[in-house]
Amino acid sequence: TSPKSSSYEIVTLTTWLLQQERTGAIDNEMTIVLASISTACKQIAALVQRAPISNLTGVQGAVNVQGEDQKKLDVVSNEVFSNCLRSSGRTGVIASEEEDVPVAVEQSYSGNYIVVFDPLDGSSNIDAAVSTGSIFGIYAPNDECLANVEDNETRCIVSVCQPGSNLLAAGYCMYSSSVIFVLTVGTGVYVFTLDPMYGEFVLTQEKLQIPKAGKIYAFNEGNYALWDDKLKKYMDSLKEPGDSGKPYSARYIGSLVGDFHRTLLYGGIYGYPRDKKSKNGKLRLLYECAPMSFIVEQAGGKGSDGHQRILDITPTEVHQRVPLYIGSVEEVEKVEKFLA
Ligand code: AHM
Ligand code: MG
Repeated sequence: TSPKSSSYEIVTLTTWLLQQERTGAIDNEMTIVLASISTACKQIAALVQRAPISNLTGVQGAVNVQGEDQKKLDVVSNEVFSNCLRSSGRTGVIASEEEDVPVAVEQSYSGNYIVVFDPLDGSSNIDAAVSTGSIFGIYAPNDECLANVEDNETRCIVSVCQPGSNLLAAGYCMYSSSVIFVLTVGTGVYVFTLDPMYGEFVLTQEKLQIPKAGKIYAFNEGNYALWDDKLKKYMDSLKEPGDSGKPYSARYIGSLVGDFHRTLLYGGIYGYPRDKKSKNGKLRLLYECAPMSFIVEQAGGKGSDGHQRILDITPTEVHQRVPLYIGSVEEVEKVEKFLA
């Protein structure tokens, strides 16, 4: 007997984007931008997977504007991401973790969406073949920042420095045992898995909701001695067995995308606090914290700097850092209480 036809019914990312376009959630220009991002992610997935074979492990030799050693794959992934966005013809401005300042795109002829991204986050994990990811956010078109205009830098910076509450779409791609593409266009969170057989992202979870609470925490506790006393008390409280007799569990990959993805699915909290050495923590507001906060809110969770909503903060600099506490509502509110 032949299997039911329904077992062959899959929804690919392309089909899903066209559905969203039909319902008016996104326009056709946004569809093209998101499709070009998914192509970049597929390419980066392949590069990450083959890195040790194709001599793409190790450092490039350069240091980025934030004083970090650039890995070879940081540089290559940035090129892949930028090229895909440029050739879509629908992005007006792009800002990347790996570029000093945002740039206007010459090839744009319509759409003009503003795209912020971290092409390969957690790349310190890459040489050990541990999970990494790409993160992106998309803002509405803006004609202030134009290609081939002199002294355009300031206007481009102003164009991208928007609060996360203006985000129209955000997502990430995780390069792990599966390649997972998570996306929101403001209609809930959708999860796609790269099917190596089809070479397509296939819808595997829709309207994902994060558990309201969860007993897993992900912090780099190596920094404990540098933390504020209030935060130390919070951390100590997680280790008390309490009524259930079981304290919280620690899980930390050191890859925001991986740690966040687990938190989204299982519940709990991810934190990168400020400390005595890093006054604003480590993570970047524009292309790390804001996109993740938009996603977590769409899944019913919360993203905070310990005192206020991440999405309400307007960056004044492209590479601005901010403390991040993100995950289940109850867990984020708990740390906020300790920090108050
Ligand atoms: P990167 O953008 O240079 O890769 O740094 C960001 C990463 C995050 O993915 C991760 O959560 C964090 O840095 C880990 O930092 P640490 O090694 O200090 O724990
Ligand atoms: Mg990063």
